[in-house]
Formats: sequence, structure tokens, C-alpha cells
Amino acid sequence: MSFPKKFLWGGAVAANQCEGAYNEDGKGLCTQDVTPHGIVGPRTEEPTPDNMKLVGIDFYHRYKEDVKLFAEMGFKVFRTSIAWSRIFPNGDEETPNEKGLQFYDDLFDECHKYGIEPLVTISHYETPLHLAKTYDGWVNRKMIGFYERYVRTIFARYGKKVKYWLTFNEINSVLHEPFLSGGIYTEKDKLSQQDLYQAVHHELVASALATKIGHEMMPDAKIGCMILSMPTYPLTPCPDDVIKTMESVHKNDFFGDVHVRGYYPGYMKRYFRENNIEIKFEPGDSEILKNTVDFVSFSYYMSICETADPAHVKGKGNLMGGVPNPYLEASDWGWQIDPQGLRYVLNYYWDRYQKPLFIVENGLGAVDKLVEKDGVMTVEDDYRIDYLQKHLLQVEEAVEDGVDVMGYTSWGCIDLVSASTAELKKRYGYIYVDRNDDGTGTLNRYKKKSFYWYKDVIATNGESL
Ligand code: BGP
Repeated sequence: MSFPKKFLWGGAVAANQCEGAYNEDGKGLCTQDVTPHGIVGPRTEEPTPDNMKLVGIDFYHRYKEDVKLFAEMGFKVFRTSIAWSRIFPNGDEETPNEKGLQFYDDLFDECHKYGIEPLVTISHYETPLHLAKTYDGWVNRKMIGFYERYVRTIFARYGKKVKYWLTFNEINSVLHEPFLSGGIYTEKDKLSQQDLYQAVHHELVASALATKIGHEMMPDAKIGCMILSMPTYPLTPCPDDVIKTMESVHKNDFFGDVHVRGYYPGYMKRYFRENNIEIKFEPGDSEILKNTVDFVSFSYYMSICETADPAHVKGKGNLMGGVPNPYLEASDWGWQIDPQGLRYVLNYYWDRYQKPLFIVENGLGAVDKLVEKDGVMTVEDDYRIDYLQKHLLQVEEAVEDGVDVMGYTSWGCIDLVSASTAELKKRYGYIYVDRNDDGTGTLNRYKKKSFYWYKDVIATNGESL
């Protein structure tokens, strides 16, 4: 068994979780600047010092050092996002911020210096705050126009430097975290299903429009969607559980289905009918949706179970809950670890879509301890190596099953601020960053044991697994 020859090995981050410099060089405020405690806490009116994302890991100033370390590991690809609020500080102005544009020019140049291909998420859990407050984010159709201006700007600027693009990070997560994912300012519990799904429609149209424009402006580009994948198993073989599982899987498949097939699936139309949701389509929307993606990318951390029995309590999950699986262990944050689920989901998407697949997030969030070994500071993160190895072996199985897998970028290849909890103590990286949740730390970088392990995996194209 082996990985494809041109397999894109690498790592992934998102601007708002690592860059810091939240108010430098003309950047506007974004939704992340007012969520000091991630999705677990309330948002604030202004940025507050307890918000770890304001400094992040200072990637904005230290990216050269970091990209060099990625290159040392042998990365072929580096996934990051562009902070929309660096390019259009308010989101609805006509002229972009040149200093923001320059930063990503420099970052992508730095990647190319080492032969690393950037993989860019256009919108990763970051919306200019002004758009959230003034327009209620994606609930408002005007967002399509603002997003269009933004993508035209970045495609024109980086079209020669960036080949791989993702339109929205975990686009399906807006159903669970409307503010974080969709810049929707209305409180979650006050948001109607009507408005929520109308926002989804606007994002889907915007995503297809970006794909169309991208193909026109950059004929060699590959543009993909990005889905939060969470294989969902029936808790029991009871047909009620099986059907309930199918229905909950449909809620997620809706996003991939529209991106790949180019139209709304029947099961969703039924859901809308039965829940009195009427999606407003403007003339031309159906045509735009036909601009389908080149590949399907997704995050994978865990699987969940579903049951029709309301007596079961939901467990903790990656944004969406789920009934715990009695056969699986969980991480310190309650995310159930299921390497085989990755083979399952790869086969599932391949069977469903017959499009190349890209695993753009996977990894273990854990508490790491910096120790001295042979005079060098490091982290002995065998638990992380174990997690990643087991998952990568399942990727290999899927390749053997005949699935077309383009690449793998593990999440948080360098420690960064967690999206759900906004903590730094939940670490994913191969590189340890000395920064703590009380704001202390030198911000120095240290290679963990997994750094050398991953370097070896890449160098041998997976043979060393
Ligand atoms: C995904 C997000 C990422 C990332 C990851 C890990 O949902 O796309 O931004 O952070 O999950 O989650 P967390 O940071 O909450 O551990």
C-alpha cells in the first residue's frame, strides 16, 4: 500500500487563530476579536485583553520563522486563510487595504521560496464585525456582493501564487454556530430557522459564484468546498435510529450535495416544506449554483452516534454534539477518537461525489508539557503521534479502497488558539509555542517529538507509518 506520488502533505491554520496583530496595518475588527471565550462564552462589545486571538501566536510577525519550520518538515502544502477584515476592514467599502494585501503577498512568496503550495481558505470563521453588526452577516443577501468584491480582489492579486482555494471553512457549521461561522449577529436562540437557512442559501450562492469567478480569472486554479465531516452511526440497529441517523446526515450532506451536484436535493426541499421554511431564490441563483467545485475538502476529528430515543444525552463534539459511541475513547475535550471513521468518511464522500478529496483538518487537541531533553526544550507528544499515525493508516486504507485523496493537512501544525474554547492550552501542533492562557510566555517556538515523526512520514511518502 502506498500514498499517491504527488500526495500533498502539509499542515493547516486559520488567520484568526494564529496571526494576532488584530488592529495592525489597517485591519478592521472581525467577529473573532469580540469572542474572548470562543463559542462557550458571550461576545463583548469591544476587544478585551483576555481574548487570546488578539495576539494569537504572533504569526503576523513571525511567519518567516514558522514557514521555515514547515519547510524543514517537508511540507508540500500549507493551508491558511485570508482575514477578510485585513483586506476590507469594514467589509462593505470599495477600496481594499493595501497593507493587508501586501501581508499575504509576502506570506505566499515565503511559502514558494521553499516550494510550499499555499491552500487558501477565503473565509475561515472570520467576518468583518461591521458586516455582522450592520447587516446581520449572511442573513442579508447583500453579503453575496461584499464577498464577491472580496474574492475578485484576492483572485486578481494572488491568482498567480495560489492554486488551491476553499470558499468557506466548514460551511455546514453555520447551522450550529451562526455567529462564528456566518457572522450572524442575532443571538442563536433568537434566530429563526427561516433566517438561518436563508443565510445558508446566500453562502451557497456566494460559494458557487466564487467558484465561477475563480475559474474565469484563474483557469489553472482548483476550487473546493470545505465541510465539517462527522460520520454519524445509528446508536442501535433499530430502524427508528437508522432513519433518524439518515435524516441528521442529510442535514450535513446538503452542503456537499449542492456544491458537487449544483442543485438543492429533494430531502432538503421536504425539510423546508415540512418546517414552513421558504428559501428566497433570486433569478439566476439556480444557474449560479451549477458552478460546481473541483474537489471536496473536509475536516475530520471524530464520529458520533444518533438515536431516535430522546432519553439519550448529547455529548461534546466539534461544534455539533452527538450521542457518545460506547466503543470509543475520547480526547481530554470529550471528542471521541475514531480513526476508522476517517476511512469510512473518505469512502462515503468518494462513493457519493466521485470528486478528489482533500483532508484539510485532522488532529488531536491536547495539553502539552514542555520538557528539557538532552539540553533541548521539547514536548514528548507520543499521544499525538499515536492519534495521527492511526488516522493516516486509515487514509492509506482508503487509498487502497480506490478513493482519490489529494492530500492531508493536519490541523494546527503549529500551536494556535482553539476555535471552540479560545484557549491556548488545547494544542495541536508539531511546533510548541510558548504562550499561555494568562498571556504569559516568550512566544518562542520549540519542535515537539511529533515534528520529527511527521518529517519522516513526509520524507518517506507515508512508508514510515
Ligand atoms: C474546526 C475549525 C478549526 C479548528 C478545529 C479544531 O472546527 O475549522 O478552526 O480550530 O476545528 O477545533 P478547536 O480549535 O475547537 O479544538
